[in-house]
Amino acid sequence: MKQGGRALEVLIQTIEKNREAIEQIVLNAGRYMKDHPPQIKDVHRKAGLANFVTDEDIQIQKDLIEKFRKIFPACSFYGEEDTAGNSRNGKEGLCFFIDPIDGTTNFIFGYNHSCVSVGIGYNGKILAGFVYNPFADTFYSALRGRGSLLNGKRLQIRNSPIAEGIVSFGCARYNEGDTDALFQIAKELYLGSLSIREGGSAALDICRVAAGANVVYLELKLNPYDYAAASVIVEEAGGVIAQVDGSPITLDRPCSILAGTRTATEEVRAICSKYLKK
Ligand code: LIP
Repeated sequence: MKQGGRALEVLIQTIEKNREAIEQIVLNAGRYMKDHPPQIKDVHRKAGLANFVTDEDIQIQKDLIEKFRKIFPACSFYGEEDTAGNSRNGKEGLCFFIDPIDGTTNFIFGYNHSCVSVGIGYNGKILAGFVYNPFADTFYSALRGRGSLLNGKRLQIRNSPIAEGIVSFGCARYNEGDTDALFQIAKELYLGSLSIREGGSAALDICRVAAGANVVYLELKLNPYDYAAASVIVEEAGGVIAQVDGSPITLDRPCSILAGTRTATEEVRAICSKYLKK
């Protein structure tokens, strides 16, 4: 095994040794989210249209950073919220990609479709992912080369086309890119599939691809903390994830996300190329 590969394997083994502790920290963060529904006074606006943060997002991110730093003192953090210790350098060394509440708008309106999302990367490669929805009590996890689990059960995707499944997509008012193109694409996905969903949590909707509930997930602009954890969960279940144009996902800046079965992502990529400008 080459030097680089050996270093990664050693790191994956270190994560594996600490897996129980990491998972307990994510579980506790999810339970905190469920036990602290936001009051109006807890909700604040961020830059951009309909872009919110709650005091619970902040509190959970602070807790996660404090607890993970105890286990991995030399790591860095790429978190959604502006809290201490958040360097957002996803390309070098050991980095935790944290979305304390993915699906914050869902959380504010009591949709019960939100999660804690934690991805662990090294030198720009995601090695492990943990995504917990406390409302549905669904815990997704994966270690590179060790497979994907949902509540401890192994996940393995069937290579279905969109005609045989539910397609899902995401869109954010504050990331409003080419909305007309997106909804023309959504119409074709709807007409070409069994049904369509817009869930409001990229991490959960990508994990649902790993669980075989969604056949594909598309969003034109997301941040590394939205997709880092779910990316290894879907890949270790036999799915694929890349940008809409097929290039690799980025871990140091936002990018588009197309995750799904190999067949469905190729179908959606072809549809997107008809509407999205190059
Ligand atoms: C959310 C994403 C979702 C997207 C939302 C938002 P947040 O992340 O998970 O897919 O459509 O607009 O970006 O802000 O709730 O962590």
